[in-house]
Parts: sequence; C-alpha cells; structure tokens
Amino acid sequence: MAGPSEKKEKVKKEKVVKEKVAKASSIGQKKKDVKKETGLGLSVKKDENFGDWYSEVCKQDMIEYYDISGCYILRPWSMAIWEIMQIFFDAEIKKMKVKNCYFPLFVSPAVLEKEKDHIEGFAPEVAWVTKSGKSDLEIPIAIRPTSETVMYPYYSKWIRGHRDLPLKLNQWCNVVRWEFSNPTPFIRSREFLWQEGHTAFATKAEADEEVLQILELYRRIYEEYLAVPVVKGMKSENEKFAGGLYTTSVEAFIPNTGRGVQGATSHCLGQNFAKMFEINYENEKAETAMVWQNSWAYSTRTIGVMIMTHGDDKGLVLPPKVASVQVVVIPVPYKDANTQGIYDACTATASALCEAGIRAEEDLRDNYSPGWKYSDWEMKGVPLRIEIGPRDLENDQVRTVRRDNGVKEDIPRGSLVENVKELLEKIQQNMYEVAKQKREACVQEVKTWDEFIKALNEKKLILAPWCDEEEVERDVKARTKGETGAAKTLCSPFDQPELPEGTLCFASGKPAKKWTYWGRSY
Ligand code: 87F
Repeated sequence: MAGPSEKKEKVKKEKVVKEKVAKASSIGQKKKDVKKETGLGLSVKKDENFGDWYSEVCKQDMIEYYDISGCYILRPWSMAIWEIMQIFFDAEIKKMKVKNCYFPLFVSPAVLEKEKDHIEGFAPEVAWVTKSGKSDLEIPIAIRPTSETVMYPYYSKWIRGHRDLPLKLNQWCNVVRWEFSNPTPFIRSREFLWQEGHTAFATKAEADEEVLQILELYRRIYEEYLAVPVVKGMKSENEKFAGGLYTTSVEAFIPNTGRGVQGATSHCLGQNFAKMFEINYENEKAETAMVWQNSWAYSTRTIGVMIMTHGDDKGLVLPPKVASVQVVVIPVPYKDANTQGIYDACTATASALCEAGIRAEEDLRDNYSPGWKYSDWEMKGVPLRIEIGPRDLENDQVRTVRRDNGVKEDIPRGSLVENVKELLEKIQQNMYEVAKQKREACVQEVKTWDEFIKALNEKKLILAPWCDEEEVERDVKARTKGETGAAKTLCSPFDQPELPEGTLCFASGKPAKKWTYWGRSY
C-alpha cells in the first residue's frame, strides 16, 4: 500500500520492460530449481543479497510463482499463518460487534467513479474486465481495489434512523491493484487477501475511539503473533488516505534494507464519503444528520514482514504463535539400536503434544537421514525440533533444539508438555526481543539536514523534529529522490518523545511541531 503521492510516478515507469524482466527471471528460476532439488539450504545469504534471499526463502514453502507477474500462489505453509491471524482478529472484531458480510468483486464504472477525487490518483491501478468470450462487454466492469464505492451506496440505503447506527461491517476478501513497481511476494502483489472493515457512527467521538481500538488489534497481530515490533502513529497529510480525514498506521522496519513498511492502516474517513454517497440518518431530534465513518485493513503483507524480520541464512524462522507446525519430532536411529522403539516414542511424543493443544508432527520418512530432516525443518522455520535417539529412549528424555537460537536442551518425558509449552513461549518472546533490539539499533535521532542524509545513507530509521508542513515533505522527497526511492514520513508516533521549546524542523528550519519517523519504504 504505497502512499498516494507516489502512485502516479510509479505507473509512468515502463510497463513492458518490467514484464520482460519478470519473465526472464522466472525462466532463470527454473534452472535454479533443478539445481536445488539435489541439495538443501539456501544459495544466498540474508546479508549479501537481501532481495534474492527473500524470494528464495518465500519460494521454499510459502509461495509458488505464477505465470502472471505480481501474482503468487499461497501454499498451505503460508495460508495456515493467515488463517491463525484471521481466527484471532475475527474473534476480536466480533467482540466489538462488527459483523462479517460479502460484497461482490465487480464494480460498475458509474459507482467506481462516483468518488472522483479519491479514485483519481489510484485509477491507473484499477483492473478492468472488458470482454466475455470474444465479444466486448457493453460496459467494462472494474475489479475492486478496495470496497468503499462498492459498499457505501448500500450504507446509504440501510442507514435511515439513529437506531440503524452504528453499522459495523467487515469482509474477508481478495482485492486487485495492478501495480507496476517491482512486485514482491506478500509485500506488493497485484492480488492480495485482506480484511476490510467499514463502519458508520452517529458521532465523531465513537469513530475516533474505534480507529484506535482497531489499531491496537493490528499492533497485537504484529507484536504478539508475528513477533514483529511496530510503531503506532499518525500518517502525514501527504501519506494519509486522500479520501479520509486522518490515517493511523502501524509501521514496521526492515533493518537489512533500511526500509520502513506500512503494516496496516486504520482510517477515520470523517464525513467525506457520507456526503458523496448521501449516508444520512434521522437523529433523535428528527433532524437529518450525516454519519461518521471509518475503514481499516490489514493484508497478507503481514506475512512478508514476518519473513523479512525473522528469516536467517538457514531459511524461515516462524514465531510459535503462527507456525502451523510448532514442534517436529525426528527419530535418530542408530545401527542396531531399538529402531522401532524410537519410532514409537516419536509418535507417542507428537501425540501427547497434540493432545495438549500443541501443533506437533513426527517425521518418520525413511528415505531421509536425520541430518537432512534437520535442515529441511529448519528451512521451513519450525520453532522447535525434538530428537529422539537410543540414549534418549534409555534415559526417558527427549532432546529439544530451538530454531531461533539453536539452543539444545534435554527434557524428561515426564514433564514433556509443560517444558515444551514453556519453550515455545520463550521462543516467541525471544524472537520479539531480538527483533526489537535490532530495530532499536537502527533508530537515529537527527536534528539537521546533514545528519538526516547521513542517517538515510546508513539505512537508519530516522526520528526527526518536523514542522508538519506538506510542502516540506514534498521537498524532502524531491531532494532524496534516487535509484532506491525517495525518503518520506512513515508516521508521527503517538508515543512522542519530549520536544523542547525552540526545537527546529530538520528540513525547513521552521519551529518543529512533532517528532516524526522518516525513511525509505516499501
Ligand atoms: C488502488 C486503486 C483504487 C488504495 C487503491 O486502506 C483505489 C485505491 O482507495 C484506494 N489503493 N486505496 C486506498 C484504500 C483505503 C482503505 N480502504 C478500505 C484502506 C483500508 C480498507
């Protein structure tokens, strides 16, 4: 979800060239795949070539490339993560009395263009159906890039009196945005999955409150589930959703590339859409009033941010809370030792864990060595490995090996469940702490333009005092424009450090109004 002000620029880029490059790289890909079938492990290191590392990790188990550029197949290994987050979020919004619904994928041009101002900047990204079979459609039909214009005509119909409020709907669906800038699995794809919530209230106060409640759920998805630290804050005027009143977001940061990434957004739309779509109601005094609206979304981008944050040179590292397999149990038979006994112990161990609600699986494949299996499950990112060999059997214990830090520990089978539960919690916690430390190490406070440029070149997450003027942000963008993209605001954190009287804006030299995070971004 790139900022609106950048959209126009992006689409100017040569589309044909991009498509050719994508095709060429997918052909090169086939060669690499053949090579890889014989050996395990990644061919690129995270620090050496982050882009290649990322696509190699994704391709291992999470996604399959498709023959349409920018579209990816989500394989069960990634879909399971999406489902776990979905179960959490869906239950939370239901507690808030949000109801699920489903609106159509197709949008008529009349409806899509009803809200000209907001659609204008996005228009190049809208995909259209123009034919059925061989004949041209009389009126082309758009595919939803988001559903404001799809839903709001019906909000206008359904909301009549104050008793119809609040109206709180959500849908889990796919959307299509025909992006032209380099597609990246999960992070920027032409079709993606998300939830979009659209709510309407009688008062602004209720809308304001919900914006923050939802933002807190997004923080929890990142921090508690994906173990990715995020900053909650307010988008600048340039970067907010143009159709709305204000936009809040959670922002993550990828140290390896020095880029910020917008994790999810919660918008207060104010009454802009209510005006356009005539979403009015009769209030208690029998007067006609306009509703206040919000919209909010998080998408499969979350999975990409998680992969980028935790993955290492051995492959994926999955936080236990979202891993579809939390524990893998591997037999380590030895010569004439009791092989069947070891296999049985593995099955019994996995069953005991499953019964206790832990997602565990035994790997009894007899055509792979234990060492090969270790690498295989490490690549898949399974948080905890249990090995059972002759000595473990003898001592009534199992050996555990953590994916996050490689630490090995023998635990008695008598306390298997408690110990594994505890270990999984520790892994989850540790992954978050490590990611947070890495991010903190990148934060750089700057006061002047020279410090800003230096920090930008050092891939820092920049925190700077800012005058909060649109013109100044545009100027910063223009002055930092280069091959790797311009710097822009990520957000102004709600948690503001103290801003001493007389502090000046790093870019304009005018009095600073707030601290704001800046950086290049995805
Ligand atoms: C692309 C094409 C057409 C983003 C687009 O963030 C329209 C749009 O309106 C568009 N890309 N947006 C902004 C989406 C705003 C808003 N929609 C509901 C959200 C949360 C969920």
